[in-house]
Amino acid sequence: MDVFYRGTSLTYKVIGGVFDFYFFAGPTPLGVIDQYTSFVGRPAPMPYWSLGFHQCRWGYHNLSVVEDVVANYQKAQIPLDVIWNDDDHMDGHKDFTLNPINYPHSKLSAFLDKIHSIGMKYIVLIDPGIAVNSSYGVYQRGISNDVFIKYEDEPYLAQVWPGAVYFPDFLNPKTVSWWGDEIRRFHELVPVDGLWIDMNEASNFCSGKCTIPKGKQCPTGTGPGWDCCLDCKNITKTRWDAPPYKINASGLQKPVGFKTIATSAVHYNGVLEYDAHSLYGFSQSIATHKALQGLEGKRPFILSRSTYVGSGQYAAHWTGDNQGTWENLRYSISTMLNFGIFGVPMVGSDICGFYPQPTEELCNRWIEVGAFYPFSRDHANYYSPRQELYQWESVAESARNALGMRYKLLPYLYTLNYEAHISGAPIARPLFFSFPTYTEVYGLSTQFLLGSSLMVSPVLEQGKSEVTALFPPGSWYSLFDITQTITSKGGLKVTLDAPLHVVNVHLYQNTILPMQQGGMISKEARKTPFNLIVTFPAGVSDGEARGNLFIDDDELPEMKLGNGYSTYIDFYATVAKGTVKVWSEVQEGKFALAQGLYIEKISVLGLDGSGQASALEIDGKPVTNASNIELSTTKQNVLEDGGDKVKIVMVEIKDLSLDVGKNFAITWNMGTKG
Ligand code: MIG
Repeated sequence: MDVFYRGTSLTYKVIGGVFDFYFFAGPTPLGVIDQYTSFVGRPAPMPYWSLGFHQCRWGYHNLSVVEDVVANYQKAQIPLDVIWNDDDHMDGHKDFTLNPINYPHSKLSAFLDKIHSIGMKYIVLIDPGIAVNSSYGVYQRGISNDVFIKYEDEPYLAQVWPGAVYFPDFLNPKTVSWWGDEIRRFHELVPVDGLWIDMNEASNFCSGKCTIPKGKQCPTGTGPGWDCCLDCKNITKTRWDAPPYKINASGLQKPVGFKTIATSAVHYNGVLEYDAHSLYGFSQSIATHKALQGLEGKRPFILSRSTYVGSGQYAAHWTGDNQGTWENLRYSISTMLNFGIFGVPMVGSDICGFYPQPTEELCNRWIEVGAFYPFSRDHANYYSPRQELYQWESVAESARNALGMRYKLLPYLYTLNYEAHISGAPIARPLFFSFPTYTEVYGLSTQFLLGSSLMVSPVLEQGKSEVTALFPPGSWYSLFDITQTITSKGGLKVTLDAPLHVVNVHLYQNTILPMQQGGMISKEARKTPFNLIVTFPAGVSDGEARGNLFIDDDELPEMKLGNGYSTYIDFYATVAKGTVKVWSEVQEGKFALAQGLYIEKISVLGLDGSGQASALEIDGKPVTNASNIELSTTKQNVLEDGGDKVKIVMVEIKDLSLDVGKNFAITWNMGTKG
């Protein structure tokens, strides 16, 4: 269908089907998404490691290159959780195969043992098209189980990377079983930790009704080739083939079946491709999810290019082949925010762009944005030069900085992943989600929020070392330097310093942000001590703050409380009459206790600058021995609109060892200086 939005009207131009309209009344933005995702399916829980950084490219020609990439990340001290292969590991581009020369099985197994032992993960690409090749087991079993989409009672012939292919019909339960079995077989050969399903619109290099030409060889093994090499005719037999209204697919007024499956092809139970076209990637996501879940009973990770209403319940999404341009860097933010609203919160764009090659400066700025995408992956085209983050020293430095912060924020991101799963709440959100009455932020997509209170204000233009950012009313604390505060009563535009290696991230007032120490891999980072950052509105005498934390065994298929392998904590803080109180309420602390997790430091921001901390008590007991507990105050600068600067202080309670899995309560007084 074509959908036109013209500000005051919305027009649907469709070529068939039935309209079902649902209205989700909210009234808040989060309320709308909650209602919508309770209807279409809640977002899938993501494993912890998937929130780490991912490196991929098309054209890792052999395993040594992949090994080298991993080693170089380690050498450059840039965090990396997941290494990917595009179709380069395949034999002749055939799904579920290995190229015996470039990716020999024994060497790949040894490599996987090695990276798995340090907690790294490995994901490979698969395409839906199954090579038509009578000596290929996947094809043979597909034929004998009759799993393919049909045209006039024969499997529908198309062309993708391996040459001639048939497309599995994922609406057919037999196909779902066969697909699951193929994934099981492959997983025995190559213990992948997730699957990447590409080209599932479905993308076809040919159109119409095709046959394999005699004496002409379709490209197979080497390098990409996307010219149609089959003999094809347009199909015009039925009204399903060429409806008079031409939808705007490809923007070229092409026939509706152009470079995809012919619309009069037939799925299970006589369903026409005409009616099921947009479900193809969705149905493949469901089948793939089922297969992975059945394997080891682990929480699946699937990345799908094609999505549909409800896809978030099964898969993460990346935004396809973007360009290595400043415009596409900017565009990645609005696209990411849209997918959060669509119920697909685990989303990101190819960092540094798929093609053409990015400039060094652009790649610096891109990792500074991409480090805060929910799904953070560097990926590039076959013909692009290499663009791993360590390829330029300047990009490596920006990456250590931005990804370094991401890895400290992993407990927060993981808690957002939990909230997404239980309520649909997007991980990355437009500012209006938190400031629905502050109309200045409507339509703003040069800045975004992670959760309700962490705001990213990146540089999105070439040649800039400053960024002008909008700060909604209230106090914002710079996460990279919490002595820097921006406060306003009515909202404020501020031009911030942003030299090449700097990305501005601010934390809003009334928040308790759980952070850890970061690290080179999420498996280690998640074991490190916690810091709580508590933000009061700058200078208030009466205020409060809240935050939460969810942790669990991320290998379990389900993400929920009550299974014995998860802990949920609400954090609270108040300041009233000079007394500050910070406390927690733990649900099911057993899991956190078993992990030995503890809070080492609490930093409280925004307290009245005339006060000084004294009379510290932990769980009702006065802390007299100050040797291992330090109350230090740090001055902060405050920028305020219209009027004097407010003087505030930060209080840090250090060298704590509070069990994350147990309730605690800390109080102290902010007496006036004598
Ligand atoms: O037409 O597998 O969007 O990420 O590298 C190219 C090769 C097919 C498209 C994906 C891209 C991937 C590429 N694929």
